[in-house]
Amino acid sequence: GYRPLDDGTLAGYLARSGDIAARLGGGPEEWQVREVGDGNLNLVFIVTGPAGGVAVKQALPYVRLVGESWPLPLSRAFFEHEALAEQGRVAPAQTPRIYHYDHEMALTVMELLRPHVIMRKGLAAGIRYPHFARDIAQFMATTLFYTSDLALPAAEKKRRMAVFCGNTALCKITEDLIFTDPYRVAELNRWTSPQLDKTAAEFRADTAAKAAISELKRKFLTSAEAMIHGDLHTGSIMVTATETKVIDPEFSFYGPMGFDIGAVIGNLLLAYFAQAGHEAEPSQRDGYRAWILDQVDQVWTKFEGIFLGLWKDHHGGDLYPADLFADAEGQAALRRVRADYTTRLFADSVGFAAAKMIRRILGLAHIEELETIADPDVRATCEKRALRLARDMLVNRGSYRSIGDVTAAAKKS
Ligand code: SR1
Ligand code: MG
Repeated sequence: GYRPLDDGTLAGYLARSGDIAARLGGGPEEWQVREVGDGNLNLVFIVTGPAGGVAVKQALPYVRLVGESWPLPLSRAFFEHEALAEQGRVAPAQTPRIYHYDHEMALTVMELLRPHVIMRKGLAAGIRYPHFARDIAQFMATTLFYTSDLALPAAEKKRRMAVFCGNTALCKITEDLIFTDPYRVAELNRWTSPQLDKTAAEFRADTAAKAAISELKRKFLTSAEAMIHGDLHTGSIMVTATETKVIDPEFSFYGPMGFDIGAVIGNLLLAYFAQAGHEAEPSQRDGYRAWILDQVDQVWTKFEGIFLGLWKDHHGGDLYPADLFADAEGQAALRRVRADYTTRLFADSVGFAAAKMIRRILGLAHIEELETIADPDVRATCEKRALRLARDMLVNRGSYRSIGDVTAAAKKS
């Protein structure tokens, strides 16, 4: 049966797998086990031995951030494993390798990513990652395209959707914490200083924002466009100067593509606003903030280029079948279809980015970059700037015609 493991019991458990024991080398008494999980939900261990190391993730039957009063199904480990398997097929360079999955224990043993760091921490430390934009664009374009109706026959897509249709508890977290709670009085809402009380109250009274977030919630509930990661913030990305790996797809299901793209863009924008609140030599800080905005630009631009390239080269899906658009007129029509598709996807991404930003300031789950700004006045100023931009992106997402409009607005906010 299921039992949560700890520093004392994990080595014994791992010793039962010959493959993992060989990977670690030596015997369990020589292995070092450290629980390093700083996320909101799970246990995460790093285990090292004389020959190598592994990472172990085990789901808890409750939300770690809140405690046992908020039960959460262990089945999220199953959905994460299914998503990792699919991501590993289509985006192998950005997906950690899986060594072992134990359904009953809700536990996955995977590649130890070394010397990778959580991107959010790298951003807080002012580090530049030259391949990040290209890699994350590649990850999103391939995972979204190859699991969509553009690439899959309809029956196959429906078969895959059925695998994820039970991930309702994790989807419900998103539905509540991102699309609902920040816009109403909710027990779990919090913000870091009273300086934000008025702004939070304004969001709760903002009918235009409520209509816009509800339209995005409708898409989240009904648009089964592709298998999405579902929680693609910068805490779910591990980086080095040359590699980018995406972890933690336990929120995965068939949903709107823009939710993943918006998560990356929204979290980069939050890092941009948070940077202004941290002590640094001004020219260095401004240079880094410009780099972050350039990443926002590049993530979308590269994503769009790779996604459209895949669409032009592959005709496996039941949507827009090639024989319907074979002649010159059809080809011209298909070009317009593709342009309209990415225009709509861009607007969705802008809206979801805004939703992600707002929830990280007014909802339950916050982010390190903002929370570590020591001076509450400075922190509130950064948060208000981020919220001002996010509110506009949410309510007027259609008026952002290009990613340049987003970065220009960020500079003015
Ligand atoms: C109660 S879980 C809060 C958040 O943590 C996860 O990383 C997701 O973003 C979720 O919304
Ligand atoms: Mg996570």
